Amino acid sequence: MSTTQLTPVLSDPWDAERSWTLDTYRSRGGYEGLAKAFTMAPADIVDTVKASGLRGRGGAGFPTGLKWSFLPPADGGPRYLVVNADESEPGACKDIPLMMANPHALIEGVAITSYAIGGHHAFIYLRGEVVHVYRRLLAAVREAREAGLIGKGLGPNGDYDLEITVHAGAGAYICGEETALLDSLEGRRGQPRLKPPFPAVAGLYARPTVVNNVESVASVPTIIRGGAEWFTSMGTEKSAGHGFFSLSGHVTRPGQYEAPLGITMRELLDMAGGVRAGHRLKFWVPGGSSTPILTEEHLDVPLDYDSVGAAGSMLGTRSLMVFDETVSVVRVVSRWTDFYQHESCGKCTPCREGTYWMKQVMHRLEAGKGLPSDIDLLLDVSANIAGRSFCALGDASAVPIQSGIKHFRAEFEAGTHTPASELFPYEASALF
Ligand code: L3W
Ligand code: SF4
Repeated sequence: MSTTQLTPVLSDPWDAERSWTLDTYRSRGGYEGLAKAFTMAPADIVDTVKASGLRGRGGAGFPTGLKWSFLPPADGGPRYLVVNADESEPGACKDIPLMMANPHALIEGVAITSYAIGGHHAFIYLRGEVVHVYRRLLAAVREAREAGLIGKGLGPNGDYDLEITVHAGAGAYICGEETALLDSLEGRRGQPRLKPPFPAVAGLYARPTVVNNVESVASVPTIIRGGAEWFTSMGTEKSAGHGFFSLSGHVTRPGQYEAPLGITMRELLDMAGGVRAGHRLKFWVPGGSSTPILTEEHLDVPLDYDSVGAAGSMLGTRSLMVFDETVSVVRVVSRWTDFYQHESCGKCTPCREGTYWMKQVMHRLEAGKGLPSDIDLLLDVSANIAGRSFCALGDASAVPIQSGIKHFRAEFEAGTHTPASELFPYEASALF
């Protein structure tokens, strides 16, 4: 595969001088999508995005146009677009570079999406630690406002108003869950809400709300400009278009590779110069720590939603983390388990308690002090979290353990050599 099979769309201006400015963005066709959208009926914009087959780029892959069409008919009250820019998943690193290098693609997408759904106030919810991104977005919103691209008196009849608020969270992973995000935006502690009702029906301030990922919204302008057929000419039948594939870990050239969905890991690795010199691939994940581990035998699986699912994993956020033979699977799974335990919001018992106990067991396995029964214990605890938790964070916490044991059971067993008598040297009767 040659690099000509990359599809720089969102990354097109990244190497340009001051790529983040309005002038650069406009010199490459920026805001032409918005101008075209203003010549269309809002319902036609929704239909175009539906026809494009764009699926949510935040991990779940829900069809974007379909989500927009779930909003109830206008009732004269407010409705909102909220952009989920709370990128925090271990391995996920696409939205932050996108917003740094090309913030106007997101702002143009926000304007088109808001117009399509009849919203007049949009929010970009950003994770709190990335102050540099916050500043860049504020500057870009100001630039767009001064250029008359957002603000008052927009649209075909000059009667469309749009405000954009950039909001920085406080660094909790759970606030990337869409309903916890809404709670946080409303000023409360971010904890997931019961669904249904979905945000489309009762979201921000209990009003109809579309919550979309940064990359999803930023993909809208070129779909409007180029048309649904242009977008479906890339990717696969059920996973249309292009997307970022973020390669990190033991690759020669880690980074963002924008390519059609359906590309394989082998092709991406070729582009990235392969696994670092002198080493070989041991395992990888397709979409960050929440997606099951894959191995060398999966290198030719097309990276689309269905194929990755059929291979036993999830496409997720296309955050491809690569690990070579020097890495201990137990160590990696243990670190990820620490992360989920730390970020568990505590609302529901399986996740709050289960992640705590999985962490304890992983730590003793990592130290080579596990009990022979620990692997069964981990499988039991994780099975009682997955599918029994209130939100996807709990389900995700079970994934590294279950898939790690599935592919590398022997490494987990190697941490269980301690006889029980060494861990518990007292006879129970001696304690009383
Ligand atoms: C209206 C219905 N709306 C579904 C909407 C729903 C949401 C979207 C997808 O998790 C995944 C998770 C992580 N009427 C609807 C409806 N919707 N039915 O569709 O919903 P859902 O519940 O399938 O997914 P989710 O809760 O959005 C996201 C995976 O992504 N992931 C995590 C990524 C982490 C980040 C980050 O760092 N911030 O993105 C990675 O793969 O495991 O499965 O909007 O309202 N009938
Ligand atoms: Fe909170 Fe975890 Fe329950 Fe989600 S699964 S609501 S993060 S305790």
